Amino acid sequence: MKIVKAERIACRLPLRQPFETSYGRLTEKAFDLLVLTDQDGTVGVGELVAFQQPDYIEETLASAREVISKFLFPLLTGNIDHPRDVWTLFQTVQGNFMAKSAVETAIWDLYGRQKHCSLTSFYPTTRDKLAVGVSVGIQASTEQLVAQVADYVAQGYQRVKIKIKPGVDLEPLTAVRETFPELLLMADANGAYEDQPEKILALDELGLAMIEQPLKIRDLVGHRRLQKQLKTPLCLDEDIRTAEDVAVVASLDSCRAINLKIPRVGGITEAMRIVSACQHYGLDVWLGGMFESGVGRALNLQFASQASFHFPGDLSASDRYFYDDIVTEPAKIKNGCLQVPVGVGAGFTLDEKKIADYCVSRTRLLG
Ligand code: OSB
Ligand code: MG
Repeated sequence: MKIVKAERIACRLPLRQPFETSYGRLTEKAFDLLVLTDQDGTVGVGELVAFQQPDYIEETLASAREVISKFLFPLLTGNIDHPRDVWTLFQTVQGNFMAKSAVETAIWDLYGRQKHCSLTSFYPTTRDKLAVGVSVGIQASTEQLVAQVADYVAQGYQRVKIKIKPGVDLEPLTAVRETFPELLLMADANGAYEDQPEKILALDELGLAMIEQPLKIRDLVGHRRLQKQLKTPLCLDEDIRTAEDVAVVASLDSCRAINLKIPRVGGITEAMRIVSACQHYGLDVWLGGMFESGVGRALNLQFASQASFHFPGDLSASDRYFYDDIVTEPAKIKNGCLQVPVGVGAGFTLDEKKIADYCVSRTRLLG
């Protein structure tokens, strides 16, 4: 295939509720759809999920846009035989994983559509529906948190992740644990405990499935030290960008699990390398999320349908995040599961009317 046309559609979806983490508060999801067209008119779409602030990781929506148009598109001028070649083409651009992922996943989607097959046919897939979890932001009170968790449990979510920060940790988690003694429960600190790791040790008796990224990015030795003192497995999120990072954290014993997000690692090809590395080193791997729209969610559901993902991911129904979505069939929860989309490519169909409703701007980048 040869990419002859590219358009960026900037969108905004309002959130049902603000999402508060240890580092900030998200009130709406701004994202871009990258629409690529090849010489035969086949279209592939990728989602650029970077946030507007560089607070989760260093990339932003603005920095990623710049990298895509200035540095990634110029590398796509030739013929592309297979989407896995994009990973090689992009090797001269360091980092900027979300920018790379938006382009790479669009090319995978285009390739699947051109071949009239689902991207699941490229994975050793075994499942058509997935048990899913939900990530719950920091709430105004413990009572509100317990009520929120109860609501999600009633909807069928099979695993609950609670965002924590110093001072909002042991008490709310204990209340949730006492109300739901059997719930598959975990906590995510987004790096907030660098100066007080002892507060993480206090969570070790709650029967948590894991504790995600307690210490700041790059403190792999600190995570190793903490993991040695805990029986609860640690999970790394922000720290993992490549399969080589998996080799490092496994060799150091900094964690027992990886939260894998396709955009955080530069796309599907690197995500597959990471799954293999986790298997090789005996680390659990599960699929995380970035408050994706229906486009990124369909891609995530297909990827997580692989047998290696047994732990329910941060893959929630569209209505957990948004009032509305930009695809014709937004993901819905049924019996605690989401259906893996079966359509060609990444399995979604854009809803042009909804896109017109939520689009902020359209920019021709190529052709
Ligand atoms: O740390 O996993 C995280 C959302 C935004 C940024 C970072 C994280 C999250 C989540 C929710 O925890 C993921 C989701 O449900 O899409
Ligand atoms: Mg996380």
